[in-house]
Amino acid sequence: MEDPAERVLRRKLDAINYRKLAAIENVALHRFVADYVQLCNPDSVFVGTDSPQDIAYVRRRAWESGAEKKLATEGHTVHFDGYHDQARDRANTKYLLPPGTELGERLNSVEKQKGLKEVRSYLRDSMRGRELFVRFFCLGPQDSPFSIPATQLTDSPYVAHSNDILYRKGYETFRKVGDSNDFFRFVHTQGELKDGVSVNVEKRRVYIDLDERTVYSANTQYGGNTIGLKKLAMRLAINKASAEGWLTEHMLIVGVRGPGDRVTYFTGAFPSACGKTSTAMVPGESIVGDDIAYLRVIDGEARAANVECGIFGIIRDVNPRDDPIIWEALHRPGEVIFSNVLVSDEAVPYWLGMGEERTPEKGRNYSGEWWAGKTDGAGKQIPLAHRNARYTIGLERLPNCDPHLHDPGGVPVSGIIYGGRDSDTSVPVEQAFDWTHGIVTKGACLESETTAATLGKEGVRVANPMSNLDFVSIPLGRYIQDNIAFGERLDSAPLIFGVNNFLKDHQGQYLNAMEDKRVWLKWMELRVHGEVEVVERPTGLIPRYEDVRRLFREHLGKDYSRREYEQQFAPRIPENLQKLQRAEEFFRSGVPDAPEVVFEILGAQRERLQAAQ
Ligand code: SPV
Ligand code: MN
Repeated sequence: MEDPAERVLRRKLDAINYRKLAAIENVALHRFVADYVQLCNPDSVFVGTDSPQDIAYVRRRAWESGAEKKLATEGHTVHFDGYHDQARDRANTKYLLPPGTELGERLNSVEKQKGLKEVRSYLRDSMRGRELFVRFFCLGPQDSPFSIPATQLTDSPYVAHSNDILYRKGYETFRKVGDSNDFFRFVHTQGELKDGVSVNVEKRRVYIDLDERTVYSANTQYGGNTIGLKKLAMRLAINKASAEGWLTEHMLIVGVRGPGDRVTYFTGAFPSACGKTSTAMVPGESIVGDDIAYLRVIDGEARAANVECGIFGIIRDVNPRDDPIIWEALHRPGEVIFSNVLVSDEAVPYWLGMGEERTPEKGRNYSGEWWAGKTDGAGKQIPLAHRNARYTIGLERLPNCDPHLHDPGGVPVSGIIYGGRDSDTSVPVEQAFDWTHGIVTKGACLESETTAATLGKEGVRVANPMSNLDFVSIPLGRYIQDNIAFGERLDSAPLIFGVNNFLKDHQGQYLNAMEDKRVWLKWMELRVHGEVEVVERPTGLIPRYEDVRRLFREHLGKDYSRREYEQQFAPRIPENLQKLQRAEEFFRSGVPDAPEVVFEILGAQRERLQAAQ
């Protein structure tokens, strides 16, 4: 007798789309698609293969449906999310927990049957009158130890289109894998729409089922809540990685040029909106990735691959001086999706901090029709664009895209960088004493002043271990232990560095220019190869004045004074002791399974700081 799933698929899919799905011989996949086709009840179902025609179809549907509007430059489109749907929704992102399982208090969860019932009620009939897009992707390079097949079902052509820019094709990957249950699943509905945006934001939900490797997302459009392969997959991947002995990190990957044109690869973790993309895009270097990296031990070596192949970047402050490469790419014809920017009557996009003297007095933005001085219901002035407005572009459109982006073995990692938004404690760059000291004091103790990338108040200092706290889907102590153990399995562990691009003086002025990060990268590159000496401090190893002075001259043509060095690299012992105390409190009170070595390392750091005081 025919499987009930096949019956549903034959009834709801037309012959062409049914055939495309049937060509993937995977029972679990067919049941999954049938379940949600039946529940969501779309008018039609589009199954996308890797063919250029299918990809072009999705792009066309994005503007035919109104989810995106064409801009003046060829290939450019704009998409708007609702006024109250402009960032990741932490409060309504929850893990579906079966009775008897524990993830620790830190993780927001809902009892599985209750949560499923709720989110399925939002999905039920949500796609009536709409088209459902069934898409296949590969997280990480194809045909590689890093690859994870993933499928997304969505009623948003914008989400489907974004996936095509941001992820590697996966229809053929699914065909090759065949009848396997080992793939990630995402189901998304925008829910009820008014003027093209989700209106039921109070019913916005992102529910994560770790056992079924499935994430449900409803009543939202913002990419961080809906583009399944991004932060939704990241939560599934952290869990999978922990079980399998590798790492999923919120990290950029950049190739830094050293003497003789050698290229040394670094990964770097920074909380959202702390310069992760611009560090990956430093002029003269090459970008492998700007947001999510998988790290594996391969033949005793740390190797990293970019999970993605595009950028969903913050557009605020992208200007010709600070981000020349992105600026240029955003002004050239070719595929770019702008989101939540201002669009002028001439169909030209504008954003905050673009360095344009004259911006339009009116246009369309995330609040609908917009004019200078417009206020919202609460009397608050609406800026011309949202602070978390974004652009979506493929990495291969950038001249600085690293040639090893798609290497099945990833790239070798020689250094790992951790940095947050810190106005008064950490120096611009500092090397940890060793792997464990680095993982604990630079990674696990990372904190940052909050930004517009998540809902809530800005400027509050919060702990954000490895800049990954929002996504860690296992007990935090285990995650830290996994990181420590990773280094212990390597023949030679990457060096670990802390950086801080946000130091301020007493008047609140930044002590560094944005471009200075180029010098710190060059210094770290030389450290990897043992070509510069260091000065030892209680918290790590800092550069010598002579070395950075030379690097400032060579790479930025700047005279870097001893006074600047002394101000930037001041030891700030009281501030460091306070930070240590905050960290210890965080681990003692909030991380019941914190490994003992965390406290040992922090204790030793306190002794060094006190001795230096
Ligand atoms: C981040 O906020 O860390 C991002 C964008 O990279 S989001 O997709 O919203 O997560
Ligand atoms: Mn991110």
